[in-house]
Amino acid sequence: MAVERTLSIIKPDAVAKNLIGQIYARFEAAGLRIVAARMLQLSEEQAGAFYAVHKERPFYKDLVTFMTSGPVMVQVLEGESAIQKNRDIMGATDPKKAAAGTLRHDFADSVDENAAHGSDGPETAAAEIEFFFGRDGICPRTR
Ligand code: DAT
Ligand code: MG
Repeated sequence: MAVERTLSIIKPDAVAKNLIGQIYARFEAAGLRIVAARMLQLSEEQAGAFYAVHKERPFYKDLVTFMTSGPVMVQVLEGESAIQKNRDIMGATDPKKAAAGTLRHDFADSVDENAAHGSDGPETAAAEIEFFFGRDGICPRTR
């Protein structure tokens, strides 16, 4: 077990449903600390670049349209096994397949609008954190 950092995004559907606080409460209850946070309206260029790995997928265009449909809340979560822990909190990509008690089961209606993003491994976590917060946009929690 190691302390990790991961990138989390509360997507436009969940921001619109006013769920930021409820989602933050789940991160905190799981022992994850928020060490950076920012609300922003993604441009098409930003959303396209963030999801560039999915460029050839049939849902790419709709994904970019959705991710730019309203503000997102972006945060860096830190804690023991933060990457997997956040994925567990989110649940399966398709809310219909997500377990009860996960964000996507409880708060999302479809795979197209599935409430949250979480990095899927150490390399993507590092790259995604840098994408939004640069190299020194993190506030270490030393207390
Ligand atoms: P995850 O967000 O669980 O890491 P992913 O990286 O495979 O899933 O896909 C990124 C996002 O793209 C996902 O959160 C929603 C969208 N997406 C994935 N598969 C899809 C599909 N079959 N139809 C529509 N949107 C999809
Ligand atoms: Mg993914």
